[in-house]
Amino acid sequence: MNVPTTTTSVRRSGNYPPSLWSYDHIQSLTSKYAGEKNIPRLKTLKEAVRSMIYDDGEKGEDPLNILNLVDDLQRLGISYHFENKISNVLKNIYYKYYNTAEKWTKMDLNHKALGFRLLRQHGYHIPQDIFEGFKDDTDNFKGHLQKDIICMLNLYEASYHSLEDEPLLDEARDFATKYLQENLENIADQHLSSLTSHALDIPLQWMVPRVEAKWFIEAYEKRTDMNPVVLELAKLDFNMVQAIHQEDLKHTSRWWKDTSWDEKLSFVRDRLVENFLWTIGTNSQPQFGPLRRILARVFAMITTLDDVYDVYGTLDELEKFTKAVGRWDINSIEELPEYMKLCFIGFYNSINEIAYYTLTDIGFFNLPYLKKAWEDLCKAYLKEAQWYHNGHMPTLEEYMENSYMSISLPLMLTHISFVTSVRSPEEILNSMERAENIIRYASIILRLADDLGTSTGEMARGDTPKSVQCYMHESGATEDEARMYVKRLILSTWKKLNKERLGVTDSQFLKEFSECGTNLGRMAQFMYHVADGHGHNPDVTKSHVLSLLVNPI
Ligand code: LA6
Ligand code: MN
Ligand code: MN
Ligand code: MN
Ligand code: MN
Repeated sequence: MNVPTTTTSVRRSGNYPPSLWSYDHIQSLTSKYAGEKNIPRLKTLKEAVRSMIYDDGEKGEDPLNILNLVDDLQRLGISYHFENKISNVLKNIYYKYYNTAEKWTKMDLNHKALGFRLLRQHGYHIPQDIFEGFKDDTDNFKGHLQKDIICMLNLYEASYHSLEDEPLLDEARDFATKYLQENLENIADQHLSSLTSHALDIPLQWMVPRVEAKWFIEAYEKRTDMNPVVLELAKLDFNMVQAIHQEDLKHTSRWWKDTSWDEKLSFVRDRLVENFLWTIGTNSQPQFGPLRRILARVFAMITTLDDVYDVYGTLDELEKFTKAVGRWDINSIEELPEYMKLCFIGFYNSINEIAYYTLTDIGFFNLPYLKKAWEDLCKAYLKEAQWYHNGHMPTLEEYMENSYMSISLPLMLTHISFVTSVRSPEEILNSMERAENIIRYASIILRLADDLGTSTGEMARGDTPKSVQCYMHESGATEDEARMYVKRLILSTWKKLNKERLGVTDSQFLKEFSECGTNLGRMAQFMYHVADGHGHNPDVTKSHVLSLLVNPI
């Protein structure tokens, strides 16, 4: 006989504000850049810009100019149009100018710093030693503030490509950061001054590419030496891609409405648009519509299930739900409470549909992989719920071992792996083994950034201790000290991730996969930079949605 539950009164609340974006509002989004009419102009501009990226040797171009152009194209978000061309050009100039220690010694610090960053980004093993004695170079700074700032900006950005055990780059980072902070107020040039505060806010390597593109297009426009053809291409491309994103969002919003979760599960975060923002942060390129449409659903389901485990569910219910996910049997949900039946069936149908997509798309039945990843996630959620209900205080290590799973990035990447541009199941499965460290490090960055942004609210509501609290407890640190410690952990995890990224440039699948994983870490650093941008609907998230998804440039 069922004992009536009296647990309603102990259920917590997330106190999440309602959604800012109604279904009708989302469905009404339109853009004059939708459709085919701008394609001829885009093509013309692409060809014009392509001819600017000439191979060195053909015209004896200064390699520094080539590097600067590549940097601009990347920051403007249009380098994906010229991937092969750029990689050939970099290969050519690498063998001509950058492949021996001796060649590097002849360059000035600015040239070294820019070359180091772009070449490492593209998988070349440039040693930190090229920066040996960099402070002597800075002794020659004699009042050319503009030039010196550009040099220090490049040194600063280069330092974020460091690996572990590269003390010279740590020193360079500290030095450049201090220099930029101290001189920020003296920069007369408006463009350079905003470039500097933008960089100090979030370094380029940590920046979400789509967010950077939007910001940089507007900054580039004001630059005195900007190229109008490059600018026109960047703007047109941004707007056309945004129109594609709007269709992806509308598609996902119809699915979200069909789940009815926004109405029936009133305790969860109704964050379809914010989840979609994470999606375009992960991959914004126009050809990856299916990836975005799947991922947006996955993010919305993660956000929902996370609230079931963290906020609403009782321990007994959560144990049952976790078992039901493991069994993957629609007939075995009788024992779940009504709200969980809704949750389970909506979820079960959506995942089966995603698996069906992969089956029809690449002829591979990936449900066993998806199921396993969701079960692992639910088990990690359950463990945290048990810790909370039992008042357990984990060590930081114990916490991290579980929480890099519970932040759900391994699950997200499982989904992503079947919707990159690589269509061979064998290649996907073989590569996954090589990707283990990338998954782990990107997960840790996402987890730690999330803890910095959400743990204050979580502790106030009642939740398991997060990294900040675990560290405070085991070290006796104050909250401020613990936050500093977590920020240092993020930096050191980035160094490990940088190293892994250097090792995957031989595989198209791993390049795309690791870019998505890295972007998820970047997205967390972005969304939690000034507030809990995911859960609490601050104005800053609203303005990002307007700027990235609603308003063209
Ligand atoms: C953050 O919520 C959240 F929902 C995530 C899972 C972050 C990743 C982003 C997505 C799904 P919360 P917890 C778009 O801070 O409970 O509640 O793991 O996550 O700390
Ligand atoms: Mn709601
Ligand atoms: Mn949560
Ligand atoms: Mn959680
Ligand atoms: Mn959190």
